[in-house]
Amino acid sequence: MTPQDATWWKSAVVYQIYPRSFADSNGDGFGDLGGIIERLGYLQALGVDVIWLSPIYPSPQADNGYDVSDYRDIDPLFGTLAEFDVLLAEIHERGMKLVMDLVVNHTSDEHPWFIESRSSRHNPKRDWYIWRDSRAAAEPNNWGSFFSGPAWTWDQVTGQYYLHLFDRKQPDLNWENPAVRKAMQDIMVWWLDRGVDGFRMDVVNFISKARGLPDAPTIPGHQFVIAVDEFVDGPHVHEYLAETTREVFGSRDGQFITVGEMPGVTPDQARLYTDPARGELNMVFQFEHVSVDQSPANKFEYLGLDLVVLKESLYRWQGALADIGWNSLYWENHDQPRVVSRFGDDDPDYWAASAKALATILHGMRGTPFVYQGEELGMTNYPFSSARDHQDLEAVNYYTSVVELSGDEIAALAGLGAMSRDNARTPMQWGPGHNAGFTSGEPWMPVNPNHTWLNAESQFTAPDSVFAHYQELIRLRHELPILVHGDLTPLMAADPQIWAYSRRAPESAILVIANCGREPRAVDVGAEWIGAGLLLGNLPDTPGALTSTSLQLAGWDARIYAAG
Ligand code: ISL
Repeated sequence: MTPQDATWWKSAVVYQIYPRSFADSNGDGFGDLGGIIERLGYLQALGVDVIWLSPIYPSPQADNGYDVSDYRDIDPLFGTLAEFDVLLAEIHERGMKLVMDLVVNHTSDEHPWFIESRSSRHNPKRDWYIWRDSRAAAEPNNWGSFFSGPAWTWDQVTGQYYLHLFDRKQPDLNWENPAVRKAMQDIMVWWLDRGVDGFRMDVVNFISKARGLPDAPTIPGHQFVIAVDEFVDGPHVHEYLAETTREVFGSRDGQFITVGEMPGVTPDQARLYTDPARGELNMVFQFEHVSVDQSPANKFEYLGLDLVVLKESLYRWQGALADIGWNSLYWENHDQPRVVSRFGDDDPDYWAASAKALATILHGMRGTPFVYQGEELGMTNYPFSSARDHQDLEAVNYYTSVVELSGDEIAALAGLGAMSRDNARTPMQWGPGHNAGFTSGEPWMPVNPNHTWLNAESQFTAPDSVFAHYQELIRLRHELPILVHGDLTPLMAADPQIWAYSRRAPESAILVIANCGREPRAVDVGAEWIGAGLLLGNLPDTPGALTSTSLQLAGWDARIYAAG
């Protein structure tokens, strides 16, 4: 492998599929592997290099597959291992790669390991999970679950509590036990032997907890606290990751990609995780920029967007990983609301321009861009109107806890409407017809009513569509090394409406500039850009070259210029 090949993922674009909402081939209302196979031509036309599948392993589906009960098979909901092999072969045949989502921090409580572990205090697998005695007839500490309530559940049979940072059906594994690490590494080797090209590792910076599991600082009015300082980037996490990479990839030739999903990770820590010399991971997903509009204590409390704060956040990460390490770039995934509704403007007059402008800003930066299914069409949040519309256990638990505590259903629904993960999980909008072409049966989640005009069929061949704009951005990334490697310098960073930066390589320079609002704006870009040519714009009739230092930008106008 040449050094160039070893970092192929730096110039790649990844597409995330949430299989249960992507395409249903058998009419049961859930997306499946057959549906993905049928749509590979669409992804190839978009131009992406890598496909990441959210979990498809057997699972009780308490958290839609992030609760795995067998890491070496496919859930019948999605298909079979034989179909998986066909999917993988077809992806490879089309020159793309496949990344598996590996849930390493916890399993399902229905995984045979946990069933053994909970069977007796003396079972050899007891220590594969985190069991503790009660403290003063209550939970062992004050840690809260991400999905409301305590992070501990009492086990009647063996008289101890087990830890679950997420749902009670997602017990945390004990990574301090070398047998657990070996078991996870064996699973990774098994999938690599089958031909997959890498892993996205779920909440992988949570695998090492603070020694002694100490209480988190209390928050007035909260009995349980999301104890981030006690389990984020814990004492042994780097050691465990380096060991895993060594054991799994050490003697293997090929072009792989590893991504660590890391809520709460700091830029300094991310530099360590992604420093090639340390051999841990290729890149991490950080969450700072998708938290700027949420209250730190409650993600469902929407604070509104301050564009300057959002820019500062992404620039901090661009700077921190400029020399050592590597960023991933994303607006959306299956846990986030739709970006055009969140940071853009989903009013029909601005919807397309703002979706393209946000895409331009993100894809112009340094890092590996990720596109979440439907983002390339500008899919919007769902118009939720009642608690019954929500499916996600996080949303349902939150709604129940707010209503129990305060009875304020209206506030609970408003928070869910803006931030619920269900916004990302409504079916992919393939066409204007019945169920948006997602299924011939009854879809597991309601289809957004706007599929009649917002769908892949109408955008696929339309030259000015959101889809076409994503195609162009992906093509530019493949063609212009400066977009991959060039330095990034923020411009007009304090401007509350303009998002602009330059990219520079020794012999070339690029200007990315966007008006993130409805009001037109005149901006002075400086004399050095006179003569720069337009590489991509998002509105009709954008002038082809810069002839003056003053630029007139219409609402949500976004452009990429190349100097010289
Ligand atoms: O959406 C969140 C809860 O408020 C995030 O904190 C999310 O739970 C976090 O990013 C971790 O996400 C990953 O692990 C979870 C799973 O529910 C998510 O779907 C997954 O992306 C537990 O496995």
